[in-house]
Amino acid sequence: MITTVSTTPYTDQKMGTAGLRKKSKIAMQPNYVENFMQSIFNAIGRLDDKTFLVGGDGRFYNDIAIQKIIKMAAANGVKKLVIGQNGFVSTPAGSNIILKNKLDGGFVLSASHNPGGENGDFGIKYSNQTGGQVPASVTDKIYANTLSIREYKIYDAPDIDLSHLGTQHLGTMEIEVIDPVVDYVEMVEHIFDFNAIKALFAKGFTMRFDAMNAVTGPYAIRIFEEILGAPKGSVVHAKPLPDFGGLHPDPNLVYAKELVDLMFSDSAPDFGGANDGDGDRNMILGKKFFVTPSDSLAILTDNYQYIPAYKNGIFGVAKSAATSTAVGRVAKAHNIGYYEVPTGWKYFVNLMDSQRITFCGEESFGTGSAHIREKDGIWAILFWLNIIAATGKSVEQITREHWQKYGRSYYMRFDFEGLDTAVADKLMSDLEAKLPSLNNQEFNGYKVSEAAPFVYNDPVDNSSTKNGLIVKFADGSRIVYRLSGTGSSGATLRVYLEKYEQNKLAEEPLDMLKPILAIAMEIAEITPRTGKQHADVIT
Ligand code: VG1
Ligand code: CO
Repeated sequence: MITTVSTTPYTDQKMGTAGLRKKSKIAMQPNYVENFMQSIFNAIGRLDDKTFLVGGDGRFYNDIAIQKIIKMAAANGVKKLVIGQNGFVSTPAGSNIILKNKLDGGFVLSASHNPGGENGDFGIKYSNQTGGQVPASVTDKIYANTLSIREYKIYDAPDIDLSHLGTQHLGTMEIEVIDPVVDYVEMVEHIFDFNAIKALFAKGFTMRFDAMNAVTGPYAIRIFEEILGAPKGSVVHAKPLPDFGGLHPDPNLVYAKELVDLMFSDSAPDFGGANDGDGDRNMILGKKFFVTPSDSLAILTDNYQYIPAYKNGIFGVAKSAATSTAVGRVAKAHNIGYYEVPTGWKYFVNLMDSQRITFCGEESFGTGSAHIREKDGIWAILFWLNIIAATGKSVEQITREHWQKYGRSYYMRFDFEGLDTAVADKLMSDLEAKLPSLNNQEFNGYKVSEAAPFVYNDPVDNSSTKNGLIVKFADGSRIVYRLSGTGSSGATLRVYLEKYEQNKLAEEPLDMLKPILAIAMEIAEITPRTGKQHADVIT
């Protein structure tokens, strides 16, 4: 029943910021998924005592890839797989299942916020027993395996039915199909004050949650509508579709357009939220009001005392280097630890495991805490609803009062997409070489106080990671440059801009950042090198 199939290596199976991410058509090539999975199994070693989670965001090709993974796991002697019904599990729910059941790891099939479908993207995120995605030391080992692989093992059997809950076997491997929603619901019920949020909706509070035809629909219907009592229809695009109904499931001002239009109209509900394809990102909106993810992290941290699970105190807080420094001011005020890590949630895992931090976040619409080891979209929305229920204040009021107390970091990200990889790499290396010469130089009245690559030394495993280039100015403003590690073709240059203001609190972010944008374009020679006058996506 077990066949050993000869294969030849693919040279492009290196994992990026969050797992392997490829165009669907690349992933559909013969033996592509098989090579990658066998390389992981080879890297793990002993499998007969291991149990893994398998699931995903329901995107195109997941169903086929999941069957391959099941048959390969059985052929490689894995003890047991825990699989979400019909192959569905959100990234945060998966992390919770791994931790709660002490599993050895898991595979969440998702390209996250990237579009799906035959012409979209496919992806695999691999987590270990921490519940978080594996560190570079492990991904390097797997990549080396993909370059030398010659054969893989697969069970020759009909597809496994994943539509019914319960236990079945393939060879000696046990397969348990679980409801992917129940454990997640139980987890968030124990973190937040559900009675207070129920009372808020009972008083007539309104919300719109956009699941963007992706994995969080069933979670959101259950939590917001059925349990918390938000009016029926509060959750939209709730049915996960293989191509996300053509939507780009990236919850930001550009791609969550329908929600943003509603929230900025006169018929806006009190609260608006959205998640991405695999449910780990979140966007927070009030009536005619948008909260940047960097501010959201700072505000949640400042208000931890309203949340039952955190009210007795929190450890420190961490952010990716590209994220604004807003949460740093909160950490200082509360006298808690504060860490800056490279982009990618896996860098928070050691800090959480060693109880250095409770909350963490990224500017890319990711917020989370040590309740799991992934960012968590619905958790972030519940946190906001809990603060609103406890304070009786609106999203806008909470945010403006925060700025009043701490000052405001005007913050925006500019993405230059579809660049030639060689051009983008050269831009970064030339810029890095030039950084020392920028020190103390003045550009339009902005004096450079420090210009250097961002290097992170992990205090737990002592690994060192270089990611991005940072130019700091004397007034606290910052430019961060880095190349995306989640794209599936070409290169994307991300330019992150920040300007701190203590008094001017109600300006338009773009107006405040324009001078720094001009400096950022000039220093990196973006237009002459890429031919682009403007960013393709601004968030
Ligand atoms: C992007 C974001 C990063 C995030 C990553 C995965 O990476 O910038 O903050 O952790 O996506 O998000 P990059 O390398 O393209 O900038 V998701 O929702 O996969 O899991
Ligand atoms: Co995601």
